[in-house]
Amino acid sequence: MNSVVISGSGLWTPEEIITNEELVSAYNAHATLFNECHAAEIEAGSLPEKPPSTAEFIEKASGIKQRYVYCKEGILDPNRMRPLLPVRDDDELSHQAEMAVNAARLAMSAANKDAADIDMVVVSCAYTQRAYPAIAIEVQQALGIEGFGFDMLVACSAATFALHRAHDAVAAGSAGCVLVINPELTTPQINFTDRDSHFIFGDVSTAMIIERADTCTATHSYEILGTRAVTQYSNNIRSNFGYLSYADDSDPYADEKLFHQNGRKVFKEVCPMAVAHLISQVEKVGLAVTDVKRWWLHQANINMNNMISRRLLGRDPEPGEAPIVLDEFANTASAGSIIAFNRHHQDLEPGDIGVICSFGAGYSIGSLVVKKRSLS
Ligand code: CO8
Repeated sequence: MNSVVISGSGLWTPEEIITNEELVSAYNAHATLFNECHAAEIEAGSLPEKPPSTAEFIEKASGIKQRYVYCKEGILDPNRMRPLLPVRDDDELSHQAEMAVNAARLAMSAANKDAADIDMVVVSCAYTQRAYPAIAIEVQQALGIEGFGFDMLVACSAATFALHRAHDAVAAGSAGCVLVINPELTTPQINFTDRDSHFIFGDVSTAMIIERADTCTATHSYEILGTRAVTQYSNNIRSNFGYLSYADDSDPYADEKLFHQNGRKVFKEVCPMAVAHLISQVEKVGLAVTDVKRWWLHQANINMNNMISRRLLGRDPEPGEAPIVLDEFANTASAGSIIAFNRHHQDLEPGDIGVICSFGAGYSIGSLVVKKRSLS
């Protein structure tokens, strides 16, 4: 088996930002319009009134202060409440491929790789904007990469599960250097008219290069010591959007076709699963939790991350031990732990141990234990 390393990461953020205050103001204007428009049904008790949202609740309940968005236009219009994306022709680079290419170039540069060095491309995220041709193959062409590419969908664990596939391919020798990309274009799937979930997500694109240790020339690289994936079926985070709507005559844009969840249940069920997973994964590679210098955890909710860190460590994490990026990025589906890694890895010393871990819809939990290598 080949020794496998992470040799580069890339983080691309959209230019536009929506603050909690802007989001709440648009939601509340929408709720007022809705309540006026449905005053008779609300009065008769056949329709619930839409209650107002507050920026204070959002920050306290989630740790989120703002989110980057790929297209701000339309989201804050109380009569629209969704992005207004321009349609692109089939022969133009698609929106999601553009996001992917932006992050891929940054990861390739960090890893000192050009297109000729890469032989496998995986685009893995919560949604792809179409079924086929794969976004990964479009990205492959845009970057001039030979070999093969495919898309994967594993919701919040899309990034870690794709890194597992990349690791296994390089370890087995079926690929030499893999580009894994997570163009998380979440905003078109958010129900911005739903008070419980309108604040949760943002858009971003992340990428990583995985290659054999003996080809790595990067300044900062990490040997992958172990990978582990766990899934357990749950309806508590769900989107029913899909191609069957055309055949079953259901409304393709109904609330249940968009992201929805039972947040409280997710919180209660996923935290213990993630803690048990992390402890057993670290032990499986012959280490203890106390050997881990940095935890790059999934970023869904700050209270969740704090609880997981405390249960793992038996104390509050030291500053920088389990970095949080939620305040700036919100929940970016599978990209959260990769953003945390991207922002907070260069200060580690050779030999330091870190863990990348995702947890979310499915349920799905994926992790990688990595060790910083000496400078090449
Ligand atoms: N403003 C003001 N008040 C509010 C608001 C709001 N916006 N929303 C709710 N409230 C009120 C409620 O009505 C309730 O009031 P009361 O106590 O009077 O009934 C009170 O605040 C508390 O409500 P909740 O119990 O719902 O609030 P929580 O403290 O549980 O916080 C959270 C809600 C933040 C959603 C929290 O439960 C949470 O984060 N849970 C974890 C969920 C999680 O991690 N989910 C993962 C989802 S991401 C994922 O898996 C990827 C999916 C694929 C990507 C999708 C891309 C679109």
